[in-house]
Amino acid sequence: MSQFVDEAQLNVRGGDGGAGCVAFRREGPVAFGGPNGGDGGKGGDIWMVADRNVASLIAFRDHPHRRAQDGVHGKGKDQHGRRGESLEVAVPEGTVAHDLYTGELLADLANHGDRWLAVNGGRGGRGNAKFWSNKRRAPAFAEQGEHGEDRWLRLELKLMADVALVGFPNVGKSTLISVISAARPKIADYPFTTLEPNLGVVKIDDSTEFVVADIPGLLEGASEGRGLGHQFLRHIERARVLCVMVDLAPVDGIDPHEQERILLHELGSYQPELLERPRLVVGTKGDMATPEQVAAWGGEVVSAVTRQGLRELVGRMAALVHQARAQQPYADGIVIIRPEVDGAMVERLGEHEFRLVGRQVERIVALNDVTTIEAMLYIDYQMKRLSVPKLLARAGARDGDVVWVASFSFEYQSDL
Ligand SMILES: Nc1nc2c(ncn2[C@@H]2O[C@H](COP(=O)(O)OP(=O)(O)OP(=O)(O)O)[C@@H](O)[C@H]2O)c(=O)[nH]1
Ligand SMILES: [Mg+2]
Repeated sequence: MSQFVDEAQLNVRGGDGGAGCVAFRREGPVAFGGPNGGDGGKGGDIWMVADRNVASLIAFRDHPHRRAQDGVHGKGKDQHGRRGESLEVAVPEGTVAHDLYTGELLADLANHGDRWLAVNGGRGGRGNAKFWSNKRRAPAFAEQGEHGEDRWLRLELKLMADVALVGFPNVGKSTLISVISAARPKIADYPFTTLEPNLGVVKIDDSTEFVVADIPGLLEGASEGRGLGHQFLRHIERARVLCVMVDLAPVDGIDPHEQERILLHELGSYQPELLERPRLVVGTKGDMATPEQVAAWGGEVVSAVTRQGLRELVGRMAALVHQARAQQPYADGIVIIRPEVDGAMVERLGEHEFRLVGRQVERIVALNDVTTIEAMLYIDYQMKRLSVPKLLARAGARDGDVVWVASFSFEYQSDL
């Protein structure tokens, strides 16, 4: 059974847009006909897609960068550049994506086929043909392509199991999964043998199977992070049914009822909702327990060694899973709208320094060539359309102050 990598970092970058072209028609004696520079193609997007055939995030550990194709530059004779191809990145069902830096939840790809647009490719620049007007008959500029969006994600895989085995270290969770499924996790006579969850499929007949997760052992204090408790508890969140396992003959002598009480307390402190999950409780190592210990326990008893009680246990698991599936066939999926500042917003950086933020203003400078006068005038015109001069004046900008937009800076002039 492979190990489950359940966290990875991924850098996704959309393709850059192709640049628009500056070109003019040449027809026989006409040296300068009208402008005919084509537009650049849009850069490819990157989508993340939940795929049930992908089992782990391990691929991202070795190769944490994904890039979509760039758009092609426009050419003369009104030839537009081709779009960059979009990229689909397959991730396991149950993958959750966060922004690596802000921690913001971006997408929850719970079920096969769920899709999320992780980054946009850059827009293609418009060719000079698009800037023709009655007043501007020979535009000698075109737009640059916009850079593709670039971001770092933290991916987290919450295992989707039907039944999670929950118990102290060494109670026999791995042993149980090894006898009821084909999973072959490491088993040993010491605590914390299991450090990564193992999944196993329990097959009852052709129409009934369910997935059991062998989770690393929990300790008292797990909900406060003790013994890697948070990491381990996270795996339990998505299980439909909990199977609480207590050792009937524990070496450290913690009474099985006390084990149950501590485990439920940790689950509830981590997430109260976990206590409402359907659950069963079972005593383990029945073959080792004395008749007095079994009697004092008074509940279900199994032994992985003699196979006592296993058939009944699996039957009860199946019944609870069946009910739980009927009530909630799929986990809630997907949803994500990223907040964006429309238009422009002014931030004050210092006494004489301001920054303009917002997708639209940033786009204006990203797309245009800021080195030619003509293009600068065009940028200026678009800034006015977004009421940028008014916003700056209101924010207290004075002539000569520095205004930043993305990585470009301008001097503020009130008469513009
Ligand atoms: N006699 C007996 N021993 C068992 C039984 N189940 C497990 N054991 C033994 O108990 C020890 C711990 O078993 P594991 O299955 O590794 O326990 P675990 O709960 O997965 O432990 P961690 O991974 O450390 O949390 C091993 O030595 C097993 O052989 C059982 O039913 N009877
Ligand atoms: Mg184990």
